[in-house]
Amino acid sequence: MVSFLHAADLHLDSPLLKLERYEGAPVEALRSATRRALENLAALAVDRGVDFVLIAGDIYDGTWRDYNTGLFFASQMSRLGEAGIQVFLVAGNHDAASRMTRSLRLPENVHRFPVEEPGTVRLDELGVAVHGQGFATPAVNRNLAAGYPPALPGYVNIGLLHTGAMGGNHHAPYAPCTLDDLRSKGYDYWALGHVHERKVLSERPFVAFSGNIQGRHARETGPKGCLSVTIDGAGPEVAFHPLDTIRWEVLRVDAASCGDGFAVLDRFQDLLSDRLAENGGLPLAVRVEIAGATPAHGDLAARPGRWVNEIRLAGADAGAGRVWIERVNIRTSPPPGIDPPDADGPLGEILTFLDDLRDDPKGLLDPEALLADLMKKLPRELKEGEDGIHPDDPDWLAGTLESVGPLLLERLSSRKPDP
Ligand SMILES: [Mn+2]
Repeated sequence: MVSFLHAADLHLDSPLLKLERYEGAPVEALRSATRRALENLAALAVDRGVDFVLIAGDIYDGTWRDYNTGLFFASQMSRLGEAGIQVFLVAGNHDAASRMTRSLRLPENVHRFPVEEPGTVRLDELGVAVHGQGFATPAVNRNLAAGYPPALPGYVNIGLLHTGAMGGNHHAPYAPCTLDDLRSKGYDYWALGHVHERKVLSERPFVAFSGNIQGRHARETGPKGCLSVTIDGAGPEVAFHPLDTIRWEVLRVDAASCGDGFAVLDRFQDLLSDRLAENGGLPLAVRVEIAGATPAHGDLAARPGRWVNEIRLAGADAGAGRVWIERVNIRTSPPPGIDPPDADGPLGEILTFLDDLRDDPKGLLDPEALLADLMKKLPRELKEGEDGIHPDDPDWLAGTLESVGPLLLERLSSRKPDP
């Protein structure tokens, strides 16, 4: 019987976020998360006494800022070497040979496949042949798999490959290949990297992306880790093992039946305690999306700062330090068929104006011209990403419009500032 671990996309020391921009972020836990996940990978390999570990590219996020990143990786590889565990790896687009300006020798138990052509390593005592080729440059657009050799007869054959496969996975379509390309080689197992979501493409042969070992932002959610594989006469048995030390989750709160902000808060707390239980107490980084046509819309939109921070507070309460609310997006809308109050007078005029804008999306685009000067002067970080200001995006304008009415009503009709 052969046993091994399949991991990929470690992105070691990848800056998870621009942390200084986030209130209350567990900076140390986030900064070191990719290292802790690699330690977990090494510990799992040693615990299970596997024969070898496969790493299918993007070990590093790019060239090292200093040698510490390389030293840390080598130290974990030595730990495996001491346990008699070999490691096979290929370079991916992030750590392509041409990108890495620094390098270090790796311990003898580590085999790095060439980038010019596919290589094969035979482990005769195990009856295993591992085939692989790394990326020479970040953008490899040809089909690397096509050049891999056919299966060695009498061996368990494993292909190690960094690839966008058939595309359609939100990742650059590097080293594209089809499932038929991979099947045609007659291998038993294809260990793929590059796509950060775990995904099984085929059972026989077994073809899978293991996903990355540590989520890095709110688009890399849920448990992250590696696949453990055993192969005997009956074909591969595969199981997932989480390795992450902080987990990203997106919590969607449907506010449709909530009467006010406190009801939304209650619903959020229920969802969060479920999510904490599902994740067995692992620290969570949570993005909260509050949506729905709801009677609570006016309340939420009038004091967004208050409710965002009530959510943060509820997160801190529920998690006893294990929950960090990364961001709260309030995207509610008014319930259908409710007329705004105060339809007469100056407030009514403002609301009518906003209604007209809502009915005329083209009118909405005019602010782009109005804001052009402002946009030139704003620092870049305010214009980037999902948090940014995007007056050229009709969806962004429409979303902003929904919160402008209640906010104006609240500010103009009360003497006190937002508490
Ligand atoms: Mn990657």
